[in-house]
Amino acid sequence: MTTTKLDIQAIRDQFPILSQKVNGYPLVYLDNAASNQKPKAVIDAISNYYETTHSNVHRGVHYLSQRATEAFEHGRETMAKFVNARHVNEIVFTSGTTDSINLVAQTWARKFLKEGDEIILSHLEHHSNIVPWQMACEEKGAIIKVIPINEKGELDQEAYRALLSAKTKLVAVNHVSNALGTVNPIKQMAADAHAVGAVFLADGAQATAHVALDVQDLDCDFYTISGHKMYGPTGIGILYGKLDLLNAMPPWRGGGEMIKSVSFEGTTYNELPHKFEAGTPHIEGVIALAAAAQWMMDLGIEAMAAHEDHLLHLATEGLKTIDGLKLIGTADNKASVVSFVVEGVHPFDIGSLLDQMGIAVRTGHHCTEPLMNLLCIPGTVRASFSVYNTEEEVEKLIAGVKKACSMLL
Ligand code: C6P
Repeated sequence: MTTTKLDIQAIRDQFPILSQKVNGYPLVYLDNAASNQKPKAVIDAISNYYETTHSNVHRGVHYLSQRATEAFEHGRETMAKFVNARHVNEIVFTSGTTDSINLVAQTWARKFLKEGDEIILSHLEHHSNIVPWQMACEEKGAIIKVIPINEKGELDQEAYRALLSAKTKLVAVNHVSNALGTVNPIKQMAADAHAVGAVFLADGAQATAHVALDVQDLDCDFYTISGHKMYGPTGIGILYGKLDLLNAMPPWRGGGEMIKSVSFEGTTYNELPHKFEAGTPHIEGVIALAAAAQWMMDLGIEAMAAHEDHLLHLATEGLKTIDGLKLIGTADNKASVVSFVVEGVHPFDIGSLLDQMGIAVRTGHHCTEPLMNLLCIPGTVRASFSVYNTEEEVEKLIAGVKKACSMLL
């Protein structure tokens, strides 16, 4: 497939934050997996909303309330298009991936999980896709099984299929690993889960900025997204869920918006998706998230991914030449992330020295302690790329790591 080549400088120009200096050096922002930066289109969507449209939604008969409601619900339609949902009501707004997974754990799992049932997770999971399931399993007496990984950091598919059984009620794995960058074959994994009657949840936090999504093709039952990792604001994200599942789930948080009628004798609940959206929502968050999704669709997600893959390849090849450096995660199919350790040096020290050179990376366990323990390392240095990063920035990263190592060793 041929993809359009992007004008990266023209894209960078849309990100005001990138033009600053840090510690006397031009900022090289390579912490995109933690949160990426926001284009003018997203920043403007927020200020424009407050300058022209703000009011509460789904409540007022007056002009501004109706306008805010229209913009808010248009945001839902844009997100439905972004993930290719079958129905707009399959998009539930949450505060992000953590909140989305907790929603499923506190509603679906609480209703459907029984003692002795099994949930399958993987060794690549972020704490957000472990702890909510541990809490649900503790309450219900259910059991967690863990898919192992191979030496490249790929999920062992044979071991996964061996774990699946009639006892499996849910499989929850990430689409892209935040610590290693592994892209997991979730379409096949969802089909395998469905073959034993289990529900499949994909944690899409890291995938959304790098992979064109089609939840119908992937046939996921649930898919979770964090807005701030896809050029949108913090505090907003989505839970995609198939209509029949969402309909069967009880509400979670109670309050305004999620009800049809309230009396002290009893309350009836609203229809989807409002049933899961108690209280005044993050209105400008939704509008700006939709602006981010539209911005990505206009650029072309395949073209963005092609540029990031090129940078990932350059970074991988360059870092490999450094003495004592070991790449952590060498999956055949990777996105955006290069993680590494250097023998005899703590990742934190490399990160601190890179920061002094204006280069932002993340160091530590990346909220994947079980994975780090399995690999017997305290953490890694992680550089992660977005569409606005350049070849020159990759060269600065490689030179910066070389310099840090020469200072520390
Ligand atoms: N990972 C990172 O630096 P929230 O915080 O809810 O937006 O996303 C949580 C989350 C869930 N799953 C995966 C795969 C993730 O990568 C993250 C967030 C960030 O890797 C912050 S720890």
